[in-house]
Amino acid sequence: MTDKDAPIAQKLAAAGERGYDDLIVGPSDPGYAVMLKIFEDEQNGVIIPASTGAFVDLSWGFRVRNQLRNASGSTYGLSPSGSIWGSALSGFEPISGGVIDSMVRSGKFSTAFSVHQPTFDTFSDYYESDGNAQASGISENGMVPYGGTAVVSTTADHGIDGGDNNSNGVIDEESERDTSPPYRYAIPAIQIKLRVQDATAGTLQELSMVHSLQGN
Ligand SMILES: [Ca+2]
Ligand SMILES: [Ca+2]
Ligand SMILES: [Ca+2]
Repeated sequence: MTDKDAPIAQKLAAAGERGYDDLIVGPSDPGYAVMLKIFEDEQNGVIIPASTGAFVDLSWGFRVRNQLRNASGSTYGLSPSGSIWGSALSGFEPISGGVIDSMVRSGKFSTAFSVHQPTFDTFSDYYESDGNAQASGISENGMVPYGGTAVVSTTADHGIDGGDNNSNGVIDEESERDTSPPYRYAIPAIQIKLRVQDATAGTLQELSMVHSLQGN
C-alpha cells in the first residue's frame, strides 16, 4: 500500500498488490479524465490499463475529452493521437482528429449547427434511394423539417448508383452512402443503473440491471 502522495511511478509499481488501496475508474467515472491527465504528465503518456471492457455512455470519448478542456479549448497537452478514448462507441476518432463519420452523416453531429445528439438508432435505408442528396449538406437534405421542401438532386444516392463515386476501386460501399446510422456497431448489451440517495440518512443505494441484446 503506497502513500497517497507517493510518486506515480511508485504507485504504479504497487498496483494490485495485496491489500492495495487503488480504485479502478472507467470511462463513465468522473475521475477517469483526471487520471489520464496525471498519467500523461507524470508517465510521459504511458497509461497502463487495469482491464478492458466496460459499460459506457454513448459518445463517452467526447465527455472525457471535454473534462480535460480548459477555457482556451486546450486538452492540457493530452495527446490527441492517443487511442484510449477512441472506440466503436466513443463517437470520437482521435487518430484522424475528427468525429466518427457516421455521427456526421446521421445528422447527430454538426459543428455548423452546434448539434451533438449521441443516440442509438437502427436508422432507415429509405434515404439511400429517395433522390435527395443528404450527403451534400443541409440544403439538399431530404430529412427536412415539417412543411419544408426537399431538394431533389441528380447526384443523390451514390450508395446504390452502381458507380465508384469516391474512386477507391469499390462500388457502392458504405462510405458512398448518403446517410448512416449514428453508430454502425451492434450493441451486445445495455446496463441501466438506478441510484437513490437518502439525504437524511446519508446513504446511497445503487441498483444495476444488465440486458443482453445478442440474438435480437
Ligand atoms: Ca438519398
Ligand atoms: Ca467507392
Ligand atoms: Ca456509388
